[in-house]
Amino acid sequence: MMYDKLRKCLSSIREKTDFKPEIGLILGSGLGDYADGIKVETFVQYAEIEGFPVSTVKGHKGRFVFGYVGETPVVIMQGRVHYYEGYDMSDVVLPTRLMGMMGAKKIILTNAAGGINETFSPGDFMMITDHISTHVPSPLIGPNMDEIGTRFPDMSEVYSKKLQDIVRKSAGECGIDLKEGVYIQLTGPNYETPAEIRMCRILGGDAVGMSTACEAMAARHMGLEVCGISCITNMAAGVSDRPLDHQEVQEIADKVSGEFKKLITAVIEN
Ligand code: 6GU
Repeated sequence: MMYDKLRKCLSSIREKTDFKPEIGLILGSGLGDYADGIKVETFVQYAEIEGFPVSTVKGHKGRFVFGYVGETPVVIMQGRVHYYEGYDMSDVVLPTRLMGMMGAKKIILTNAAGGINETFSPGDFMMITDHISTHVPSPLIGPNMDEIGTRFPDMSEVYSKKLQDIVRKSAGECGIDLKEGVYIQLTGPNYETPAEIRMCRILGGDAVGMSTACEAMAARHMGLEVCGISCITNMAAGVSDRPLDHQEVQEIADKVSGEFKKLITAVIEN
């Protein structure tokens, strides 16, 4: 049963550290460096946690970093797991739930995403105001864990309006021209066809990616406040006529990592 698995993973972590984070942060593709710049207290490798899904993607490290941003205790996931790796959705969101069980009340989700909205450019940051996750299975499918949340959770404000105000204010302080929009999660691992991207646009998507919405739902299910920020690393298929490759995603993420660091730090401190 999933709740037992979560309890086991939690005890596995608790054997190594009793650190109590206030905020959880998941770092997206190419954005993992952020964790190296904080006041680190300790690391726990995913591989050391019994039953924990370990990621296989290059450029994704696999560990929890515990430490402080200013005075705020945070737990950072340096590398996440994705549905396209073959895990059940309930395993994909296990780390998110664990961060909640460690004590985090708020969670900041970040990702590298493709731009659908033509007013976006590679290197932009998009604050996620809402998401579309109807093309991937809900992470809440299966027996409900009544210990952590209700069977039919409300999703009318997945991305906290209060946290959105904080992200806008923080971007302003950093001199960042923050974009806003709807994130659509697809399974990957392939990028989309131009026709699929036109579909996403008709559905109301501004950016497309392979993560985040599922984690946001799992976090809301357990009552966490959620905040999401996409780094637009490239325009999606057909929006630009360039073919897409993961290398390019990494390169743009690297290029904006300074701005990203400033923004995330400001968000946490605010
Ligand atoms: Cl264009 N699509 C998806 N699904 N994920 C991405 C992306 C595109 N660009 C970065 N991540």
